[in-house]
Amino acid sequence: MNQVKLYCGALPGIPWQEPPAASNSPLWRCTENPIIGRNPAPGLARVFNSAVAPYGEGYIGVFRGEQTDGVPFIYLGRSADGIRWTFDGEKIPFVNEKGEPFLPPYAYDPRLVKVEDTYYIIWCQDFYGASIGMAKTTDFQTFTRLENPFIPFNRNAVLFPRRIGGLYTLLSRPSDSGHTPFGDIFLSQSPDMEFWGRHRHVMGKRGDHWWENVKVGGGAAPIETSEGWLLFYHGVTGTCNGYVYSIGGAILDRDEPSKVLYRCKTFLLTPEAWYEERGFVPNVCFPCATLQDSATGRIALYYGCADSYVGMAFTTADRVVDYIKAHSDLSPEDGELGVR
Ligand code: BMA
Repeated sequence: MNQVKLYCGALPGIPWQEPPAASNSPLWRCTENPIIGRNPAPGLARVFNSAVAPYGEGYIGVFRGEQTDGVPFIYLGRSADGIRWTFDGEKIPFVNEKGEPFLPPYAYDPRLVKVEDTYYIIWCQDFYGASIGMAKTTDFQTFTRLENPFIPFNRNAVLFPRRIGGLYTLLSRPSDSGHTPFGDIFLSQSPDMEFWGRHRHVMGKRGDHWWENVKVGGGAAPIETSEGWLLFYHGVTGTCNGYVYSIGGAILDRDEPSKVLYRCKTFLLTPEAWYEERGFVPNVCFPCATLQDSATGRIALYYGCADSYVGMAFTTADRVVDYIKAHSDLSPEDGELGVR
């Protein structure tokens, strides 16, 4: 009997593997990792940091494809089982509201979130500096760009899967250009996906949590549970040999999600497997999406590995929420509404 209720639909075909025997870890890796290897489609050297959603009889996804000229863009992928993916050969053909082609010069780290009847794709792109790009689709045929929500510099925008208090709600990480050496997660709200305000601080890097003492950023779209919004995010530390990206977990208040209720003082997953430790950028686990099944509490997490591969990890709502609560360590700032 599941203790923690998931407020989402049932997904009986969710990709799933039981935890290895005698494992107490809050997340366990898919034995088929990396589920997407190098050169997965013509013209694409690497696919990573990508997001998926149930669609039709199977799954659809938006994938960061590093083209063979080194420039990232977003490609559509399809899968019957959520593990084996095929990719459209062409970039997603974003258009403006008049239906004219409107492609950004580059696009990376896409998220895919369904709110009501519309799927929103949110990514990082150039807007006179790194910022957030957005588009919507209802049929995965026409992808209409929306106004960029924020001025530069900003990354890691993650939309909540429903309005909160009647408002669309988005997490993001304001920053500077390049591989930012700082950054906290903020929340913004909008009545219409165009005008954004009511900005709140959610959570920052933690000097006393060494694995996330450089910066943090939203990962997968928050999952609504009876304990609050379950957020998988990335936390970064610095070493003499570069950054290390781990996966962290927090639970946000359901009605006031800028208030953190629980924050895990340990990472949930950190680079240990060869495909996480070795690649274009070593030591990166970068979560971007989950699938979940309300009937069983199962959660499948998709994460980018070493800027080179896509991996999956599994958990259940009970197991990961228990783990986060048991290891929670909130700073006074974490629990604040985030207004000054
Ligand atoms: C971040 C982003 C991610 C990337 C990570 C590690 O700044 O660019 O796309 O996975 O760095 O290189």
